[in-house]
Amino acid sequence: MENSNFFAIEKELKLDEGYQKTYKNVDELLPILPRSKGWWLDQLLQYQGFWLSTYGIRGSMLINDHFNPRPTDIIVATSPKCGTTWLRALVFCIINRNSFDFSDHPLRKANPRDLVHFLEANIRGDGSTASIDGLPSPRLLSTHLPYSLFPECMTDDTSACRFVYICRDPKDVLVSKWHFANKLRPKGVPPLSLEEAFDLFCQGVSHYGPFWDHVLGYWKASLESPKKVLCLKYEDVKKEPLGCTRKVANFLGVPFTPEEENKEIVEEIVKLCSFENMSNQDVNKSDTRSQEIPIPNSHFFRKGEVGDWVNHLSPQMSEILDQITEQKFQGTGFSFH
Ligand code: PAP
Repeated sequence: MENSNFFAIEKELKLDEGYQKTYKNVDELLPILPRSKGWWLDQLLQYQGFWLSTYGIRGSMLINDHFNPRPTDIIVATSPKCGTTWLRALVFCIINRNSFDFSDHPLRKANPRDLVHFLEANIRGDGSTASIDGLPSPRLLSTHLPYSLFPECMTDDTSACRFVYICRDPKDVLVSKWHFANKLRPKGVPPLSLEEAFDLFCQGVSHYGPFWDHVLGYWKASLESPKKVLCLKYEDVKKEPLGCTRKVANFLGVPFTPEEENKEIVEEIVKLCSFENMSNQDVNKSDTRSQEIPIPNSHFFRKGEVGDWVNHLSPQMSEILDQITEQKFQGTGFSFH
């Protein structure tokens, strides 16, 4: 994607001295970072233990130097392909449930990417945090950045901004990522084979990877600061969407009232955000692209199932991935089962 200049910053020269300093630091850092093959042409760079695109690194450095968090900020955090679209929609519905009629809801006309700002991509805009600074509270923002790449003013217990995180069985994540990468590879470039994607993923070389370290960062934070970080699993939300939706609302301090329960508002939200409903909205079936990242909305809807890996991965691949997962999560109290 870097090649197609999606993330170019056009106006950075007009930014003040503080920003110029950050950009200078970025420019000095990028050439010396370890590099690896990307999934759709752009290279990935290893930064503070994670494999990121240049815009991810730049985003993290800009957030650390210039972003002013507010106690009311809600950050939807995900490792890519773990349910970003779904969680953005759910949280958007929960916190705005008194503002919209479900029959004429913004999610019927817009992809969640257009309703929830993608933090590190948004900072790209004019190269500053201005577009995010101007948003009214409570701000709902989305990120793929690992927890450890946020500044302390966002992650320490005294800051009140909250993170809602969702993760997913890495076997399904790999399959979803592999399909997505092949949709993004330019014409004329041979497709990424599943074997190659598998090797890269197992080595931790995928956007915002290693996948397991991403999960563990948020999982540990949720244990240490349960009022600050909520960890969900895609599989649990699929199995118990109503319970998980209530859990998110409770965590965010906006529990459903008995009156809302009587009116079946939770059911309405779950229905509106379901894969079946969202993938059938015209805006999500089309080539429509968000301004932030001009990838067609339709690319974010494939099967939306738990366990589709079984149709793609060999028994040996699944065994290796399960072994890595077991080793990585041993003793942490986290598991996908
Ligand atoms: P991103 O992290 O790149 O933004 P993300 O939305 O997490 O993408 O991933 C897309 C996956 O979520 C797809 O999974 P699949 O390839 O296994 O099918 C997509 O189908 C799935 N997805 C999108 N919307 C929903 C939804 N409303 N409910 C459940 N799954 C969904």
